[in-house]
Amino acid sequence: MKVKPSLLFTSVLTSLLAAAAPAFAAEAQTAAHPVAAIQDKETPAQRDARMAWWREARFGMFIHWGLYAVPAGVWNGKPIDGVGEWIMNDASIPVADYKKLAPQFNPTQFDAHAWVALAKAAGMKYIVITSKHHDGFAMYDSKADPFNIVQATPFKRDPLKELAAEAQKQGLKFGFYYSQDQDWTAPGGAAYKTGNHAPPTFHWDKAQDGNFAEYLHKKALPQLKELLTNYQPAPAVIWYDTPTKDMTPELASEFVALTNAHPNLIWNNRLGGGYPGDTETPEQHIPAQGFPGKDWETCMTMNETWGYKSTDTNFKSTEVLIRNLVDIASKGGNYLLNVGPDATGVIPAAEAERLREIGKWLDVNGESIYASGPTPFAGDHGSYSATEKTVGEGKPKWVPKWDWRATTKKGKVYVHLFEWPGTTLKLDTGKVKAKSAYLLADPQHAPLALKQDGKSLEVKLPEKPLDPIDTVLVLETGS
Ligand code: FHN
Repeated sequence: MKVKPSLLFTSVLTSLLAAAAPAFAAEAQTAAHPVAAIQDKETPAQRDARMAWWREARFGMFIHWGLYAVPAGVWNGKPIDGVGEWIMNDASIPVADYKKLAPQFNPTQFDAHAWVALAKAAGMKYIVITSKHHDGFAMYDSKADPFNIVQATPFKRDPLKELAAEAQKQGLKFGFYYSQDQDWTAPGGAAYKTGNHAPPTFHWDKAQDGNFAEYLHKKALPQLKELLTNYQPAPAVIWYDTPTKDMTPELASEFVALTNAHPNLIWNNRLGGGYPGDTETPEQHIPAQGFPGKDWETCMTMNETWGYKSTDTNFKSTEVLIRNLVDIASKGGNYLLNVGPDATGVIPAAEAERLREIGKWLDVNGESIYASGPTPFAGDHGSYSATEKTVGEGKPKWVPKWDWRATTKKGKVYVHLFEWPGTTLKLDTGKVKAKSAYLLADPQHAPLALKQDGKSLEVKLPEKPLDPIDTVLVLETGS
């Protein structure tokens, strides 16, 4: 009968309780862009329709796979600090030397069916894969530039074509990450600063010098066009990355002109040139409140690298990953969780194992995640770190408290109990009035004794949680 104080919470019912998915206050977009983007022109209803599958999905697979899987974090026998896909920049590898990796890349174990089946087993609803990362190597059959997996490697296959077909077969949405701005092997491509690379270009090899607009016209724009038109079905998502100041509104508008021809496409906020895109993309962290009124997606690694690194075994536990997914859903966002396949084409066993475990939890509790709305309760679950900063923005990082969270659907509140309160749960439910309660993991959904007295709710629980990571208590509110 003992109640943990952390589970005595104050709450407020908001209109969000009734919503199956967040209600989006359509922002009046000013069409001040050189080319008006789809977001500038569509009505709120059109936007809701375009974003519908994405808002329901909640959970997707990010795949960082490229030539960098060959060195796997080691160059000339030395382990290189930093994330695996940045090895060319971090180790200042000359263009010609980096290109020599291509003939060594022969991922014969790659199995599109198995990858998509793994994403599906994890309960993921979409996949976003690197079609070209900052190293400039295209992981697909590109006619626009020969530095690609079909022309430059012994593998000669187009894994993205195989994955697109499999995703369609297995009912998952499929999209492309594309590094439009940074390109370290194409003359004129941008480079972010690392180490002692000198401004203004931060290049480390003369072969990288050139004109940025020319690089866009010769490589990035033609490649985007290929990605948008050569794949069936056409990609559901384009995931841009790391825009620099060189991406002016005019240059960015040339990308927009291409994507505008694909009215169902969703693209993120990383194009540059002042285009907000569709989605906010916090990286490696979950913001305190999410982005109320906006579509947002936290992308995160399972260990400490996006691209495969043989030495990185610092994997998050399944418990952490499931609770992250719940935390994000409780704030109305999506979780884009990364895997980094190795150079043979295999997703590391530690990643696959965790994904299958998440899938088992979702098999039972998915109803509380997919198409769910955010918490109806006020109050924070955490505090800002005094020392840790967020990636990119450098703001104080939100450090969550793993006590409980809530998600909603019409007529239901799902209370995710991370900490088990014992045999009596006491909640201050504000205006939420529970009529009945049961545990989602109980196959019988046997009603639990409850007493609702004004704002105070008491629910009788079994002694032990049904799931040590997150036992979901369903409160039926009837409206
Ligand atoms: O530089 C990249 C990094 O390699 C990785 O692709 C992530 C994924 O969001 N994006 C950039 C850093 O923000």
